Amino acid sequence: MSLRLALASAIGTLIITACAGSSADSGLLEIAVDDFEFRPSAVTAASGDVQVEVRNVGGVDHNWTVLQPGAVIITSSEFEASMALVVVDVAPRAVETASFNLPPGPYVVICTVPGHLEAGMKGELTIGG
Ligand SMILES: [Cu+2]
Repeated sequence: MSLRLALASAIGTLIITACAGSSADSGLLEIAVDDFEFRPSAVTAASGDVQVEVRNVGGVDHNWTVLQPGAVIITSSEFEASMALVVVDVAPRAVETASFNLPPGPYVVICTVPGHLEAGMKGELTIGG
């Protein structure tokens, strides 16, 4: 790799890190779920193996569910299991982890517990190239 290419690569990494609300430099995404939101709602990870740690700081069951690209859901009643790529169920005050490896691109994340999407539990996952 030339020095120029190495620099461009390093700068690209810096920009991705700087733009993300939460990024997974080490492949670990840390997300808190509350009644009724994800914090942060938008997360970014580099492509490759990603580990997510979901902490439920709320008082009811939640999940962090990554939808297939192209899945369109307006209300939680429209959710079908086949739409999900990654599902992390987490009970109140619990912490759950999961690992996944998805192609680069933007993904929609929701909580599939009935009513929670409508209450605001929607987010984004971006997998970098
Ligand atoms: Cu929920």
